[in-house]
Amino acid sequence: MSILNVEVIKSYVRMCNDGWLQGWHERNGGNLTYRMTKEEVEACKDSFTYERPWVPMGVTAENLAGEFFIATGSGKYFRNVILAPEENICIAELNAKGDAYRVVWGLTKGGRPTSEFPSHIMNHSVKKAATDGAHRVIYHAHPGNIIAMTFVLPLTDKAFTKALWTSATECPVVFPGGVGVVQWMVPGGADIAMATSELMKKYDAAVWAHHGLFCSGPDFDTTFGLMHTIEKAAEIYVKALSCGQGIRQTISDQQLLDIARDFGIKLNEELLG
Ligand code: 2HA
Ligand code: ZN
Repeated sequence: MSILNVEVIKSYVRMCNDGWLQGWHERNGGNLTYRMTKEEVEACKDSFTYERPWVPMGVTAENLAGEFFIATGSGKYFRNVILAPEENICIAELNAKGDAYRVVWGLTKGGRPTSEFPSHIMNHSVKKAATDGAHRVIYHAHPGNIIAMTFVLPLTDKAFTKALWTSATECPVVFPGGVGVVQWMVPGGADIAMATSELMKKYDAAVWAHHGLFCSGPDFDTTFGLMHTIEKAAEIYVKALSCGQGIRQTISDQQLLDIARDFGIKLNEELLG
C-alpha cells in the first residue's frame, strides 16, 4: 500500500487542507507536527530511506529520542499539501540524544522541516510529559481575529482567557485551563520555543502576539477543534467591539462557574476576577 493511503497520513493531509480552507495559512504561514505511534511508524516504514544527514535542532528533548514526527516543510504552502503531500510534508526521526533529526520520507524536491521545528519539538516534549504521552499534535496557524486581539488587549493570560471564555458559551468547556500569551518575539528560534513550552506546561494553547496561535492536543480533531473554537470566539469578540459601542453585557464570572459546575469541568479559577 502507498504511504499516502495510510490513515495517519490521510488525516494529516486533511487537517492541512482544512486549515488552508479556513484562511489561516496565507503563503507559507503556519506549521503542523504529529508524533507518530509505533504502529503508525510500522505502517509507513517500508517507504523510509536513511541517507539524509542528521541536523542539529538547537534544542534537546530527551523524552522524544528515537521518535518519528510528521511535519510540514519549511517554506512550503499548506495550500499545496493536498496536491503533492510527498513534496510538501515529511517524516523526521529524532536521534538517540533527542537533539538532532533526519528526514526519512517526503520533501522529495528538497527542503527541511518547518522553521518552527525547535518550537514544535520543545512543545511535544513538554506535552508528552504533562499528559503522560496522550498529546501528539502541535499546530501553529495565523488566524486573523486572534491576531487582531493582540493589538487591543493587554498581553496577559488572564485578559485573553477572560475575553475568549466570555465570547462563546462553549469556550470554558473546550479550554477550561485557559490560554497563555507569549509577548512579541522573533519567530523560528530557541527563545520563542522556550517561552512557548513554558506556557504549554499549563495550557493547551498559546497566543503569539502579532503573529498567531499554538495549539496542542491528543489527535487531529481535538487540536483543529481547539484552534477553530478559539478563533471563532476571537471573531465574535472582534465583531462585538467593531460595533463601536463597547461590550454592554457579557457572561459573568458566576455564570462561568455555573457552566463548570453543570458540565463537571474544572475551570482555571486563577484567571477569573
Ligand atoms: O511561516 O508560520 O512562524 C511559518 C510560520 C513561522
Ligand atoms: Zn507563524
